[in-house]
Amino acid sequence: MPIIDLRSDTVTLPTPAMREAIFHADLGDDVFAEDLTVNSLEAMAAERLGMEAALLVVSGTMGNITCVLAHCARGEEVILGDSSHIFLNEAGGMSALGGVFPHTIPNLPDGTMRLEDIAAAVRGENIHFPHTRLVCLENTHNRCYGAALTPEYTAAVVFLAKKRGISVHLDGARIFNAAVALGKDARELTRGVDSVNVCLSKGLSAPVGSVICGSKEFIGRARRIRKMLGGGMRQAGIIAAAGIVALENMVDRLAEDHKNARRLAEGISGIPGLSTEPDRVRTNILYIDLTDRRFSDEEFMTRLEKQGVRLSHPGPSRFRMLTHQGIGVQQIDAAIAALRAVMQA
Ligand code: TLP
Repeated sequence: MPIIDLRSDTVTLPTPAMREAIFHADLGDDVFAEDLTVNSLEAMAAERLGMEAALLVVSGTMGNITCVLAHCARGEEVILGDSSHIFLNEAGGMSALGGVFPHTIPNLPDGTMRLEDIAAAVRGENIHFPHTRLVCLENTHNRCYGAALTPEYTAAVVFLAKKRGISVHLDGARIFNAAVALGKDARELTRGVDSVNVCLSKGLSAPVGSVICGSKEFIGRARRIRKMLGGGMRQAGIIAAAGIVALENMVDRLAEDHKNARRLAEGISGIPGLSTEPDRVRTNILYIDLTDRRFSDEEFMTRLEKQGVRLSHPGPSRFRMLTHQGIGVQQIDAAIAALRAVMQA
């Protein structure tokens, strides 16, 4: 029985169309900007995100750190959510690599930060303070049940930031999940931001890669930083070819993942000893809490694995599941049955 792998949408494998596109890709040396497939992907990504220019990077983490370093000098400060991926899950890169100072404020359950909190976090001119340079948003918000930030919220943050002379970076690793869930064009979700990072290798199922987008001038600076980080790739059209298929063919189907995540959460909510919040599930991410303390977290995961289901473990008694291309209704129902079997043991 194949494992039902709900740990992440990063486990998705390239589709047959992607493998075919990789095989036939036109290649060149991308450090000389001579890889036609990379150039096409970057042009397509910029257009789909409503930005002037784009740059292919190895990963979402590299996309975010490249953008932060392109916005901020050493000793400058970034305002970001205390549950954001950049703060929690990117190995402290902004401080380690850029000497950039993170200033966290609370994320609300819907993935937003209060506008008052952002405004209060922006420093005034005073020799004791770092200069605030950037505010980071995340859409969808991984830790907040995959919540989608609305265009109105993003516009309000952009307005505030512009007024205070700071830039906005959007970690849009799953921006297309947000666009599909809200029934909006992705351009409405990026309007006004100075940079965005979009992952091709999550729900969109490409094997590798993210694109960052911004103004031509910003992407010029980002290109140099990517080189400095060791991310100047050569025949990167091998990667970009799959990315083009991801943007062309894999966006609309995300609606299916969202429906499946909801079905999974609803099924789990009827299982004693587990708790989840189906009403919060709007995209492809859900969390469950193990409320029955008969098993340790590790034992729960081991028992579930024996039933053929894998999930991730972001914190004590808390588990995360993501739906994706490899998971259909049949796998959802089998996962619910497996969880029920474990809890009834
Ligand atoms: N997230 C991964 C893990 O690191 C948690 C996952 O399985 O969800 N921004 C957001 C919002 C992300 O969720 C991720 C990956 C990234 C950035 C980083 O992307 P990669 O893994 O390509 O460096």
